[in-house]
Amino acid sequence: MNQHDLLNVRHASVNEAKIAMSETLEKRASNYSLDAALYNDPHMFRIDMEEIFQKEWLFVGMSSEIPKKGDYFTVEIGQNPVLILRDADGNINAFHNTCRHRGSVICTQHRGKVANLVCPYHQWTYDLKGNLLFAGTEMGQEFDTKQHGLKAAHCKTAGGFIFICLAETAPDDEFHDFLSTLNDYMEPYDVENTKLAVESTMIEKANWKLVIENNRECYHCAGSHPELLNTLLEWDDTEDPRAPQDFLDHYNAQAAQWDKEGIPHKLKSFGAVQRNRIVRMPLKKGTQVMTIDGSAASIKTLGRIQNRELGSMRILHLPNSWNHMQSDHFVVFRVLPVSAQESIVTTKWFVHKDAVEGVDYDPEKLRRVWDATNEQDKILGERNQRGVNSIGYQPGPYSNTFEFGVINFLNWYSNTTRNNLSSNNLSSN
Ligand code: 3BY
Ligand code: FES
Ligand code: FE
Repeated sequence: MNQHDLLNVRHASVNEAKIAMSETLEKRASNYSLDAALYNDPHMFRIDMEEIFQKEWLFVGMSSEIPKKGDYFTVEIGQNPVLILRDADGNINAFHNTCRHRGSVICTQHRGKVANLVCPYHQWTYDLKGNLLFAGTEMGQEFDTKQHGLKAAHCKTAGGFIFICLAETAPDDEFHDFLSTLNDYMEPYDVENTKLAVESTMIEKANWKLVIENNRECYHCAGSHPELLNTLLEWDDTEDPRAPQDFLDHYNAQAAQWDKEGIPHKLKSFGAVQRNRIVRMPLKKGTQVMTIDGSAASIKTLGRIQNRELGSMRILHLPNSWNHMQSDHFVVFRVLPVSAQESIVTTKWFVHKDAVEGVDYDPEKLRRVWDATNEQDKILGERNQRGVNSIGYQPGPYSNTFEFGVINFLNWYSNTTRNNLSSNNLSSN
């Protein structure tokens, strides 16, 4: 078998896997968990990477992580190392972190600051806009630096949130409406004047969809999250049919105050199945933020916020992020798939940029509730994965009242994957 035949065999099997994926998604019952292969099979995982993570908008981080020119952080989208970098004009751009010489990764650190980007292999040097400045003297007369700039990825920032898209053409649909609402809803927080206070990285031995599914419901909260439930109300939003009258009274009282202060709170959702949603929800009566006892986490409130009882503004971005924006800090969550049964969950806590560690805030107090909750969720996700891998696993029914968020997520996943696959011109023969 020559090289060409080998490639054809590979393409044939990828094509078969794509057809199998399409058919499985087409015949699935939308209120049931997925077939095991979609949670554990490496071929299916590869399709998730190609059709979702390499084509859709992804949350990567916050603009205040890279406040000055030359500040950068790196992320890995599957096998794609990406660099997020602030240029001299203050703009944030994303580049494939792979050198145009022979492909070496350029920035090897998780975050840092550079004047120019110098590849560690043969020292090709790029400016902060990705233009190749020098390639040494050995590339010959004909060599054109202009043809060898870094490859850009799509990058958009709104309300301090940075999103990237690795597709050649980024999907537009309702994403721009979401960004403009995100900008409005984040205005009180003045993200540019916040700073990263604490960061945690967790490797969870579970498929990325199990991680997101777990986050999209609070059916498991009473059994698993005592720390979180000191402050979190389990209702998903103010229109949640389960919400009792005393919750609605509490919400209405807080919302009246938020309206006076010009603090956005009404539920906004985008896309047919809530691919993005933003809603401010009150926390339990008498609590301010998600700390163990509900008391303040930082002496300095964020932005123009004065009212400490702002509840938590929850921001969802499928496929990979959920967030809790509160009065004196906010917490952002990012999920990145590693392999079929492994994901990285990164959590970051932000406070006012002038808040002094140990004086205005105690990082241990700040992080404790979500550290505990993340650890509990990791255990739940890993157990879920192990059970799904069993020959005894069979897709099971979601509760319409407690797990509609999971149903929405899988509808989004299924619709998006099928649409993206159908644009690949698959054929069964
Ligand atoms: O992200 C949240 O607020 C919670 C944590 C557990 C379930 N989820 C809705
Ligand atoms: Fe980057 Fe050679 S691979 S300079
Ligand atoms: Fe949980």
